[in-house]
Formats: sequence, structure tokens, C-alpha cells
Amino acid sequence: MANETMVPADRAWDQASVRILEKSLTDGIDTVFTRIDTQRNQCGFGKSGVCCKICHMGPCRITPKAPRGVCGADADTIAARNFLREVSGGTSAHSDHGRHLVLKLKKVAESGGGDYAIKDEAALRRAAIAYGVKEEGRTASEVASELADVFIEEFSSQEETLKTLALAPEKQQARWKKTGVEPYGIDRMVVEAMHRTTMGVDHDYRNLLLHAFRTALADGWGGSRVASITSDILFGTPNPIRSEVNLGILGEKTVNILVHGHEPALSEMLAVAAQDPEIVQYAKDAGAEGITLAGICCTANEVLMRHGIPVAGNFLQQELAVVTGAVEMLIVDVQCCMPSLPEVAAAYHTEIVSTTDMAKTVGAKHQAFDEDNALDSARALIRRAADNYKRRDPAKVLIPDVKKPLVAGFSVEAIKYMLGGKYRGSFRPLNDAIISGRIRGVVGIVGCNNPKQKLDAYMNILARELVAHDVLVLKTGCAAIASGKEGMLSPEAALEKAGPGLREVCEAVGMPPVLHLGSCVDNVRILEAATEIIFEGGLGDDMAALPAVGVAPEWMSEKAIAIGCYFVASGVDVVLGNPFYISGSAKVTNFLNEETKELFGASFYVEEDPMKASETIIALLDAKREKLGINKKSERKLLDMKDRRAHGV
Ligand code: SF4
Ligand code: MSK
Repeated sequence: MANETMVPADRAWDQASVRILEKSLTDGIDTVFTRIDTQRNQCGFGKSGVCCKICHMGPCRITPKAPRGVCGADADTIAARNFLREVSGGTSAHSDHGRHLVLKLKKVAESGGGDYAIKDEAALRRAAIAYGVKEEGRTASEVASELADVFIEEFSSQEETLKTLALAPEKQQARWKKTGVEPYGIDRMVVEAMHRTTMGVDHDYRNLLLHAFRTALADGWGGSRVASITSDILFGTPNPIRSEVNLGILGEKTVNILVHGHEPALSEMLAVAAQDPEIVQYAKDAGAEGITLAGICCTANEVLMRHGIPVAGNFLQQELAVVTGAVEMLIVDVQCCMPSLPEVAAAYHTEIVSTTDMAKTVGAKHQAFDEDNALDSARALIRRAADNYKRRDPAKVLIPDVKKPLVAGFSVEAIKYMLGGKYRGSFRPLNDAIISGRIRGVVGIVGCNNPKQKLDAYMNILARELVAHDVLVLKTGCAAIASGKEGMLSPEAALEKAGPGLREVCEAVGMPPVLHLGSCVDNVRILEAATEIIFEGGLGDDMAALPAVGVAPEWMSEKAIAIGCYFVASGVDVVLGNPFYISGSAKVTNFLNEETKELFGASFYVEEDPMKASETIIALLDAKREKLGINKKSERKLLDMKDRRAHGV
């Protein structure tokens, strides 16, 4: 039952969420915010990573009095096995998403793509060059077909290392070779992880953890990278685009349809169908003034980045969106969609529609998305939502008048263009700004919300502090949505919130101090940006040398663990706002927090307070700057008239 003693303002940072959380209590609706209270007394063995149920001699729990499981496994083996299984879960989620897109690219190349097409031929040809696929003198379909084959090999390769690894700086590649963590095919890495962790196989915590990093690399420099590249080819490389965010984007008098999950295939078609005059007329005939298509979580980020479709909210707002009473249909695909949605929706008129055969939810209407007739499938869903508009009960509706404008769409290509223009697009101005000290460093803030923490609070406090200290913040996933709700994704935020150096750079190019780079798989854009900085020169030849840090402040998903591991394996330190479940093994903890420094040049840090995290991050950035010999702010001389004439300004 909903907890009436809960104080909504203590649970959420943004006022829209607070207001709707209050409504959920009045309406007697259980949400993630109340269920966390009924689950407060969580298992200490699970939290410390020393519970094992890998075989049926167990489950076994390690204590000082029972230091070994029935088979003899100790805390180190058990914690490392559990960790590797979590990394494998995260890697498989991102990579299966990537596989789906790659198979679609193959179909499109062979003219079987139905309503899909190659939308960005330049992205296709860039990728072909990067992967050594001949593109000159060949049609887009020929290039796409061969590129898709190369990508499919990334999944199935048995004894060849991933081709995507070659996109990394040479120092990174050499480290991976030396450490023995160069992954073979993505599928093989995940299967091997499951094999190694089954009863009676790999018991050496170091060996297990090295395979965790190897599997994570198959995600970051494999499945996720391929997913991001293929999305750009099929749906377009994002460019800066304006939109709005938070529950206030819902229309009082429009058919409100939310897309939620991760895969862009259906939502891309919904974006097209929602513009179709015949479909808009259908909504009007149902009594509405039009259609509002918006998103939750990373499907939202995908269609925001490419179409400017507004975002209703991030992970912890999915149920709250339904509680507004104003949503006709919530369409889910895969990942991060709560099984509670149909139960919440039962109190209102919202239809929850699942669209993927591999992801069904009891109580949801299942309408498998017919990809061969994608546009018709999307139109049918919108018509169904419009039919449901008549069932909306005005007495149950509350749309908070809270939303913020934002600019999203910062692909690496877009950042290059923004910094240098069409003909001189490059990272040079960014490198120069870092070298001169105007920008202290670059920090990627990524990942989910977690009801154990106040929604968005850590992410927003940290971003505010970093930006004020001249740190350029790159964001993805639900973290990016948090910054949108806070108003930090607008160029104006640079004037009000950025330190003087960052402000100067943002003003010169008209960019926000926090850049939205996309969905969870687009975390690879952050690594791509770091690689571009290295290739541009002047900041070392190793990602571990860069003044760059990754942060997962409010993470909850296995995917975040995989992301954290591929960042660390790529030489980027990672700060976590809440810890991994490994504390029951001092050796596993030491490996992840210390030994990886030697192996990869980076490691994990846990900091549960955002202000302390900001201090830790700034110290890490300054230490890197010191090593590079650039830790002094160079004097900026204002040009007088004589200088200006000399410079031809
Ligand atoms: Fe217990 Fe070992 Fe079986 Fe795990 S694998 S459940 S520790 S007996
Ligand atoms: S959606 S993985 S809650 S970021 Fe990518 Fe958000 Fe985390 Fe899901």
C-alpha cells in the first residue's frame, strides 16, 4: 500500500515529480517510491556480494563462521563470479540492441527494409572507411551490406579480436593486448562468462574479473559502438535540436502517447506516423486537438536526439507519467520498463502496450511490432491511442505546469562542426581550451535513477558544481534528462552557471555547459570524443592521460556496471554514487579500486555525497593536468586596438 508518511519533496528533486508523487499518494497508488520502503531491509549478503545460488548444493552465504560455500568457494570467488554475471547482463542488453539494428541494416541493404532506409549516407561511408570496407565507386546498398556483415562478425567471431578495437588510440589497444583482455566476438564473451561462472569452473577472482573487463570491452568497443553507429546510419546522425522536457510537456487536450525503453526502430516510425495528416485528423475526430508524442528513458533520448520529440521524464518518472491521468498509451520495448506499469495504469485509462515478443508484461496489451510493415504498425498504435482518448477522466487528470527548454543532439560529428564550422570541423578549439585551462577537463555523467537516492539530486548537484568549476559535462541516458529538467541543457545556462573559462567557450560557440550525447548505448560517443581529443594532439596519446572522468551517480542497472568497466578499461576513472555489491571481498574491492590503476591506468571510486564527489573529480582532473604539465591557467590577455589590428580582427 502507498505509504502516507512519505514526504514527496524528500524523494524527488524536480517539482513535477514531487507534485505527481503527492497525487499518487492521494490516489492510493503504489510506485517505485513506496515499494523501496517495503523493501528497505535488503539482504546484507546480497549487498556485499557473498550470496551464491549458482548450484543447488546452495544457496550459500559467506560469514566469518562459514567462510566457504558447500563446494568450497570463498567470498572472493563468489563476489567475482556475481560481478562477472552482472557485467554480462549489461553487455548482453546493449549488444542485443545493437544486433537488432545491424540485422535491420542488412535487410535495408538487401532492399528488404520496408519503411526503413539508409538515412545518413555520409555516416555509412564514414563507418565503412573506419572499418576498412571499400566504399569508393560503390552504391550505398553495396557498402551497407558489406558493413553489416562486418558488424555481424563482431557478434559471432570465435577467435578473432573485435575490429572495433582498432578505433581506439594505439596505447589503449596495446594495454588490452598486454593485459589479455582483447575480446573475441561479443556473443562468445557473454557465453564464456556464463560458462566460467557456472559451478566448478573459474575460481580465481583475478581471472574472473579480467574476463569481466574483457566482456565489458565487447560492449563499449563492440555491441554499443556498433549500435550507435548503425542507428546513425539508419536514422541520421544527431545534430543540435531544440525541445522540452518534464511532465508538463503532456497536452491537456491532445492524445498523449509515450514511448519507453531503448530501441529506436518503432519510435522512429511513430515519429513519422504522428506527423501524418490523416492520423492527426483521426485524433481530432476522436475529440482531441492533436497528438503529443513524447518519451521516457532512452527511447525518449533516441527520438529527442534526431527529431526533437519532447521527453516526459527519466527512469523513476515512468509510473508518475501514468499517474498524471493524461496518458492514453505507454508503449514499451526493451530494458528499464517496470513490470508494475499495468497495475498503475489500471487506476487510470492508460493502455500499456508491449511491442517486442521477447519482452512481455503481465497485464499489458501485447501488440508485436511488425517491422516489415513498420509505418502501418505505428499508425495502428496511434489510432488505438486516439480511440482511448475518450476514456480519459478529467477528474483524474493533473498535468504539472513544469517543463524546461533544452538543446540536445550532440553527436561527435555535431560537436566537431560546432567547434570548427563546416570546413574546419575539429576538436582543436576544445583541446586548446583544455590546454589553456579555460576548460579544466571533461566529465561524462551517465546512468539511471535509483529510488535509494533522491531522484536527480546527486546528478544535478554534481553537474552544477562541476560546471561552476569550468568542467565541460557530457551526459547520456537518464542523467541527461535530469540535466534537461534542471535547465542545464540550454546555452543560457552557461551564462548563469558556468565558471568564467567554460562560459567563455560556451558563449563563443553557443553551446550549453552540459551536452546531451544520447541514450545509454551512446556512452560510446563519450569514448569517441575522448579518442578525437587524443587524435587532435597536445593532450597525450593515452586516454588515461586525459583530464577526463566518468560518473554514474544514481545508477541501478547491470548495464551501468558494464559501462563503468569499459570506461575504466579504456583508461577513464569512474566515480560511483552508490557502490557495487562486492564489499564482502576485500580482494575484489581492491582489484577494482586499486589494481586496475596499474593494468588500465584508471579505477573505480565510490562517493555517496555529490559535493565530495565533485572534490574527488576535480582532484583527479587536476592530477591529470599536472602530469600533462598544463595545470596552470594561462594568463588571458585582452586585445587592445593595436593587437586587434595586428590580428586582423
Ligand atoms: Fe554454494 Fe558453491 Fe553451489 Fe555457490 S557454487 S551455491 S558456493 S555450493
Ligand atoms: S534508460 S539503463 S534507467 S540510464 Fe537507458 Fe535510464 Fe539507466 Fe535505463
